[in-house]
Amino acid sequence: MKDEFTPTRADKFTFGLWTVGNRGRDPFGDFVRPPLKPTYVVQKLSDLGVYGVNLHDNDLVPIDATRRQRDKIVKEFLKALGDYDMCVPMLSTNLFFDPIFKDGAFTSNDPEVRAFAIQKVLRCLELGVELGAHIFIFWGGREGTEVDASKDPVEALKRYREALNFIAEYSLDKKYGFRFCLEPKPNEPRGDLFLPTTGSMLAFIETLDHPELFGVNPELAHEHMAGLNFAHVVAQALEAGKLWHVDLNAQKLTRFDQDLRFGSEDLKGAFFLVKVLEDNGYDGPRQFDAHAYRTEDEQGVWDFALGCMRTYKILKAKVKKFNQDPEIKEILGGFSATGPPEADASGAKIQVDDLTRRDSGLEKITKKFNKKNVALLLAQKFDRTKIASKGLQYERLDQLTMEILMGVR
Ligand code: GLT
Ligand code: MN
Ligand code: MN
Repeated sequence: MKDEFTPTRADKFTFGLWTVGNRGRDPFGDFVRPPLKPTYVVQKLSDLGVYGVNLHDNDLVPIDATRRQRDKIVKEFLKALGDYDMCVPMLSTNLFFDPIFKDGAFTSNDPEVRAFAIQKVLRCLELGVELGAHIFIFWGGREGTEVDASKDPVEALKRYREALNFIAEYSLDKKYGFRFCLEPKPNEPRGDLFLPTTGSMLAFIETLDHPELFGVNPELAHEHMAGLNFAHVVAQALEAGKLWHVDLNAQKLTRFDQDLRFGSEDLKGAFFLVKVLEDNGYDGPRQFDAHAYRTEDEQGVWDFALGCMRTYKILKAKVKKFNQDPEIKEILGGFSATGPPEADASGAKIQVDDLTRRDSGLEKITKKFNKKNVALLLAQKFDRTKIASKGLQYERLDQLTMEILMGVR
C-alpha cells in the first residue's frame, strides 16, 4: 500500500549494510538471523524506496580477502547498485572489530597498529572511489581507554590528529574529493572514548591541517547516552556548516547504544530533530544507523527499515503542520522584533515607554557594535519588572505541539 509517507529516492534515506544486516547478536546471546548477502540487501532496500546504502570495508570485503576475491565482490556489488538504481553515498573503515584494534587504531600505543590502521583507511578510500562514495566517516570505536594509566590522553589526541592529517593529505594528493565526517560516542565499546561528543569533534576539527575537509556525523543514540538534547547538537553542527551526514535512530536516555528504530523512543525529541533538519534545509543523506529488535526474522528487518523512513516522513508532515499553525505562530510571533528601530540615525536618546520587545528595535542596536549603538544601548531604560511579569505561554505551546503529535490537531 502506497501513501504520502511511502519513501522515495528524493527523501535521501540511507542504511548501512551493518544495520539491516545486523543479526541480533548481543553480549548475552548469539545470532538470531542468518546473514544477508550485500547484493540482496541492495535489492530489498531499493524496493523500499531507499536512496543509498553505506558500508564499512569489511561489511563487503572480508579483512583477509585476496585482491582477486576483493575485485570480484566489488564487481558484483557494483552491478547490483546499477541494476537496482542505488548509490553508495558514504564509506567507512572498520577500525574496531579485528583484535588488532583492541587498544585503539589511530590512538593505539603501538606504532605498528597505528600504521596498519592508516594503511587500512588508504585502501578503503580506494574502495570508496570505486563505489562512488563522497563522504567518508570515522567512528573511533576503539579510540579510548578503560585504564587511564595506559595512555596519555593529550598524546592520544596528537596521534588522532596526525592520522587524520595524513589521510586528508592522501585524499587531496589523489584528488579523491572526499569529505570526511567524524562521529563521536561517549563510551562503548571502550570504557571511555576520546572526543566523546559532537561538540568535542567540532572543536577538534579546527585543529586539523585541513578543517575544511572535515565535518561531523552525529548519532542520536550516542548523544543521548551522554544525556544531551540531540536537536541542539545537530543545530550546532548545522550552524557551523559542518553537518554533512547524520545517524538517526532512537535510544532510551543514558543506556548502552541501543540503535532502536527511528522515532520508537522520545517521539517529541524525534519531532524536533526532524524540525531542525528540515527547517534549516539540511540536504545530506539521512542515514538510519539502527537495527531491528532481536525478536525479528527477516520480514521484521524490512518492517523496521520501512518504519524508520515512514516515521521520518510523518514527522516531516507534522513539522509543516506546526509551522503553519496560527495559534503556534501567534505565540512565537510575540518575540520577534519586527517593528521599526527606535534608534534613529541622529542617535537621539530613545525613550521606550511601552517596552513590548516586539517594537523596541533593540535587536538592531545589539546586532552591530559601534559607538552610536553602544550609546543607545547604555541610554536605554529597561522596566525589568514589567518584562519579567509577562507569561510566555509555553504551557499552551507545548500542549499544542503534543496535540499535533498525537494527531488530534
Ligand atoms: C558502528 C557504530 C555506528 C557507526 C558505524 C560507522 S559502525 O555500528 O555503532 O554508530 O556509525 O562506523
Ligand atoms: Mn553511527
Ligand atoms: Mn549507535
